[in-house]
Parts: sequence; structure tokens; C-alpha cells
Amino acid sequence: MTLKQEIERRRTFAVISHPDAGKTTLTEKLLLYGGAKHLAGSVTARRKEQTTSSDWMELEKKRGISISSTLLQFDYEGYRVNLLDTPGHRDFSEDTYRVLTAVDSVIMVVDAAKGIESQTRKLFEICRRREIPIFTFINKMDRPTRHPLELIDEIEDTLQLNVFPVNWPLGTGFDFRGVYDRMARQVHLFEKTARGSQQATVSVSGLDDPLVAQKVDEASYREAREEVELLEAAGAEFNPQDVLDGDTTPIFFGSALNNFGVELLLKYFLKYAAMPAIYPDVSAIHVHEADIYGNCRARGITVSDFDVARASKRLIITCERLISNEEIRRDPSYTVIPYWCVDAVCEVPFGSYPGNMYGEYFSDEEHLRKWLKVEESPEELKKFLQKNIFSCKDHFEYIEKNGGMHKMQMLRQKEHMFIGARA
Ligand SMILES: Nc1nc2c(ncn2[C@@H]2O[C@H](COP(=O)(O)OP(=O)(O)OP(=O)(O)O)[C@@H](O)[C@H]2O)c(=O)[nH]1
Ligand SMILES: [Mg+2]
Repeated sequence: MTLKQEIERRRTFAVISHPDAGKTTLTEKLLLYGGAKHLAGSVTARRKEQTTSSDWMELEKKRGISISSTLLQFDYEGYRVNLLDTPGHRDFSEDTYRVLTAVDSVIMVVDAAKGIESQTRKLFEICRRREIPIFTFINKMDRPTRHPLELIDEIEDTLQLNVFPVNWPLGTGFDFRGVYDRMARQVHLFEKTARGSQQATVSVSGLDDPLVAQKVDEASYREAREEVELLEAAGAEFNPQDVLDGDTTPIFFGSALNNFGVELLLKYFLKYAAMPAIYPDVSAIHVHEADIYGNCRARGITVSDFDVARASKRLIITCERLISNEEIRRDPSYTVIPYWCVDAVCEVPFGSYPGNMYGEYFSDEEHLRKWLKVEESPEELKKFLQKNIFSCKDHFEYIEKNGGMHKMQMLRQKEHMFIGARA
């Protein structure tokens, strides 16, 4: 397979939500389809016997919550899927924030009885800022739920996001029997297996099929048909580009625990989710000030620094000055890169190309002029490099040979004067 093909078949995504919406359970069920596990464990199964394979730490098993993110990989219909199950609890949300810097799409899980909860909203805001495509799975349809129309309205209103229900539930709670796939115009009726531990058996037919009317209770069937008609009448078309731009979220209904609607979610997700973007492995950014934790202050125009900081897998910060955390806290609005993006901090005075350090120091124009002059003759250039670079033991010797601290102070003043003149 060529590199291009390898990249194109990759889908790297995180599952995010408020605690307990069912991320880990959904992750388990998605794994079933990749053949990574034949029998998905269950968080609520008798704890000693079986827990979710994604929650592998002792504490996670004991408390039934996820503490750290888990990366799982599987292949499905030619796709290489990298799935990150994240912890919902806000005490561990730094972990989730980091994950969101590395994924290309997310699946947002919503508890059908609760709707958009606080932590989901917070994580959503981060996705929105990064324009990450968001797919929504409305989970726990097997339990008493809020009305589906009310749920999608809430997503649209509170998150200010366009919604496109890809499927629509046939019944809710005890009467939840399946979903209508609006794209394929097919009904998927689900058969229950013990705790959804196997791939769900599904029968597929049209909405008018008498079998569907027979399997779904009368009131739910009628209601679902009316609602589907309502959605069709609204006339919104599915536009994959809107999803990739992060403007529209496709919505899927189901029950992770019972493995209802999970495969449909997976199929459409893989088809429409984003391919890998080019994220740098390691970046180094030089800033004016930082504390030892990596909270950074930078002045002037920092067009791409924040984006690069969040997109990089690893980030090294060098700064003109290390300052105290108290100083950072005194006015957090000056912090342009927060500590959770940063892996290492290093104090490096005069660490940047002069033009990039607003208010700090200016280019040594005299030195540059000399450099340009000697470049005209290879002989002169050789001598120049020998004197200024090859014979220098370290950076300090280089500085000494070229004007020393006195020169550095002058360049600082010059930049101050320059800024003064601009102002
Ligand atoms: N009835 C029902 N319960 C579900 C469903 N999906 C998950 N649950 C239950 O909801 C609880 C929480 O599920 P988890 O998968 O651990 O939730 P989570 O989102 O991973 O939670 P954190 O990792 O702690 O944020 C468990 O008791 C699950 O069995 C569902 O579709 N129906
Ligand atoms: Mg979990």
C-alpha cells in the first residue's frame, strides 16, 4: 500500500462526553465490529468477571469510570481505525484536552435522558475552536428518554450547531425497536442479545414494510413516521463538507449497551469523518515569558503559535524569561499558550531571530551588512565564518566576539525605540 493510501484509510478520533454517558461502553461495542474483541465486556457486568477492556487500570475497574485515555486500534472494511476513549470526569479532563489536539474527528456521546451536560459542552467548545468534525451518538435509547425532537433542538440551540439526524428512533425506552436510516431509506430492527455482547442481529426493510409496523408498537410507529416526514419536509440536505468544517453534526440514535445502532454509526462515521491532518510531532516555540509549568506569554503578532501549540504532539517552549506562576495568575488573560499544551520549558535569553521578538531586541544590522559584504567573495566569507563561527567554543564566545553584552543592550534599546516610534 502506498503512503497516500495508508493515510487515506486512517480515521483517528476521540469519544467524548460528560461522565457516564457511555463512551467506554460504546468503545467496547465498536471494537466488536473490528474483530478486536469477540465478546465485549461491560462496565456494569459483575465487576470481578468482566470489565471494559478499555478501562484497564485498577481504579477504573473499581469505580467504573475512566481516568486516562485509551488508544485502541482496529481494522474495519479497509479502514484503519484509531479510537481514543477519553475520561469524562472533569478531574481528568487535561487528559481529554490533550487527546483533542491529536484527533481528526470526534464522536460526542449524549445521554438520551439528560441531553447536553456541562462537561460535554465544555469539550464541545474546544472541538468547535479547532473546527473538528463532530458526530453525535444519542445513547441509552433503551431507557426512558427525553423526546428525540427536543434533544436535537437542544443540540442545535445550546451548541449553535446545525444538526442532521442520519437515523431516527422507532420507539424509545422499553419500546425502542430500531432506527430508520434516512440516507439509505431503510429500517433497521434490532434483536436483543445478552447485554449486547455479540454483534447485533439486524433485519433491514423499508418504513412501509408491514413487518416494521408489526414489530414496533403502534403509537411509536405512527409517531416515528410523522417525525421522519417532518424532517424530510424541513428539506435539509446532508452535506459532507459542512460536517468536515465542523458546522453540522450528523446525529445517530442507539443504545451502546445493547449494541443497537452502533454499526450504523461506525459505517457512516468512517465514510464521512476526516482523514489525518498533518500534525507536527515536535514543535519548538519561543515566547517572551513562561512559568515552569508552561503557561506562556507572548506579545506582538502570534498568528499561528497557538494553533501549532495545540496541534503538535509534543511542544518545547523556550522563553526569554522564566516568571513565577503567581505572576501568571495575576492576569491569566496574558497567557497565550496554556500549560496543558506544553511538554518542556527552557529559559533561553535572546533565543529567537530578532524580528520575531516584539519589544525585546532588534537585528544587528551592522553585523548583517558585514555578512552580506563578505558573501561577495568566497575567500572573505570563509575567513568570516572561521572567525565568527567555527573558531567559537560556544554561543557566548560568539556574542563576545560580536559586541558582547554591550551590543545586546543596544539592540534591546533599539527595539524599544523602534516600537516607541511606531506607537
Ligand atoms: N441502559 C443503558 N445503559 C448504558 C448504555 N450505555 C452505557 N450504559 C451504562 O452507563 C454507565 C456508564 O457507562 P460508561 O461506558 O462507563 O460511561 P463513560 O462515558 O465511559 O464514563 P466515564 O469514562 O467515567 O466518563 C454504565 O453503567 C453502562 O452500563 C445504554 O445504551 N443503555
Ligand atoms: Mg469511560
